[in-house]
Amino acid sequence: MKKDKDRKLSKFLSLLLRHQPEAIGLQMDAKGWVSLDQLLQQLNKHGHSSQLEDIQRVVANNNKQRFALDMEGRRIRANQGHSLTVDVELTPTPPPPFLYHGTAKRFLESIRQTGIQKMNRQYVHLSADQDTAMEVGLRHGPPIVLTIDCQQMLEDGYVFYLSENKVWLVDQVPIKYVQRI
Ligand code: HQG
Repeated sequence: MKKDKDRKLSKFLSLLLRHQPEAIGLQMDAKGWVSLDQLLQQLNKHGHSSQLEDIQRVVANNNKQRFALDMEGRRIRANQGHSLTVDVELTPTPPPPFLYHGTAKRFLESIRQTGIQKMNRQYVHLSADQDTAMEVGLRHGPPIVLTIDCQQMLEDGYVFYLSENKVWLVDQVPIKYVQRI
């Protein structure tokens, strides 16, 4: 089924464009872009038969708008979620007073010790609503949603970014900004 195939391609693109372009020999520039020609060539060389329209469909239909094409439609990158150090040209953006971080209950003790850390990614990811945060947390086990006092963080000089696909990003969240933990 096409939907299934698209889901697999989307997952593989996340791996390649956020974490491991070298897995199929892709060259990524400092801003996270990869040439579509090269991507198609290397995908097919490594047994993942894909056409340009498959990629375009996955970019357009992705439920979280994880990927972007450049203006000319010749390059692709992930909007956020990288473990690689890339500059996806995020603009500092003042956050709403509160944002939410979904995590697993089993991480709470460690979060109490060291605050919310970016772990393997470039930023800590925060959600604008609690339902989204709950889904993010569920990926790691029985979830819990933490409320973050962004107004205070902003006053204290923390810089927030809003990615193209509307995920809030910040370098870290010290425990004092987490409510009722
Ligand atoms: C936790 C998905 C122990 C943190 C989602 C999280 C998101 C700590 C996990 C995006 C900790 C890292 C990112 C500490 C943080 N001790 N654990 N001090 N500080 N953690 O996957 O936020 O579908 O790297 O709470 O929707 O879960 O990929 O981050 O549970 O937007 O597009 O360490 O990934 O988007 O896990 O998810 P992750 P995340 P995509």
